[in-house]
Amino acid sequence: MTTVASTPYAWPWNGDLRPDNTALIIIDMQTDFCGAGGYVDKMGYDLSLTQAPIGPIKALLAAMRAKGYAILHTREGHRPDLSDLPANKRWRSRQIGAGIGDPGPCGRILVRGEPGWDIIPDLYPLPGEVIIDKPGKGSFCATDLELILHTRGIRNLILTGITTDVCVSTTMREANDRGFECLIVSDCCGATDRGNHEAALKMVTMQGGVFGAVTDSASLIGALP
Ligand code: C5J
Repeated sequence: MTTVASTPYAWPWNGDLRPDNTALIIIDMQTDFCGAGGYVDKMGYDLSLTQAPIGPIKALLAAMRAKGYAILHTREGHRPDLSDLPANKRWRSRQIGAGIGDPGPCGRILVRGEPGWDIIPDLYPLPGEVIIDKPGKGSFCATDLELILHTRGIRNLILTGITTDVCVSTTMREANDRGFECLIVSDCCGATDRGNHEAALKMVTMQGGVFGAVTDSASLIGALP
C-alpha cells in the first residue's frame, strides 16, 4: 500500500501505486506554448507562467525515468494541410493575432513538423517514450492514447504540462471519465493566467476529488516506489 500526500485524499484511492500500473503524462511542453516567438508569445501572454513548470517537470521526469515508470508526451498541432483544424478554432486564434497555420517566428503556428510545434529540448522524449499527437485540447480526442494505456495496464495517470486550465484540465477530465485514477502536480503545470491555474487546481479538489487529486512534485518524488 503506497500513497502520495495529496488534496483532498491520499492518492491513489486504493494505494496501488507501482511503476507498471502508473504513467507520467507531460502535456504540450512545446515551443508554441512556452518559447519566444511561439503561439502563446504571439498572443501576448506572460511566458514566465508557462515556463515555470519546466524545472519541476525535469526533476520529476528524471525521478520517474529512473524508477521505470511509463512516460508519455503530447503535442497539440495540426496537419500541414490544416484538414484537421476546425474553422472556428482558426478564426478565434486569428482574432488574438496568433492564427493557427499562419507563419510566425517559429514557423507555421501549431502545425506539425514546424520548429515551434515540437517539444522543448529540456524535456525532449527519449527513444521508446510514447508521443501522442493531438489536434485538440484533450489528449484522448482523435488519438490512440486510451488504447496505449490499456495495452500497458496503466490505471494511474500523473498529469503535468501546460496549460493547467486548458489541455491539462481537459485531459484530466477525459481520463477521469474513462476510469483512470488521476493526480495533477501543481508546480509541474502552468497557465497563461495565474488565477486560472489556481482555479483549475481547486476544481479538482471539490466533491471529494471530482477529477482526482492534487499534489506537488516534492511530495510525489518523495513517495514514489
Ligand atoms: C491551449 C494547451 N492553451 N496546450 N493549449 O490552447 O493548453
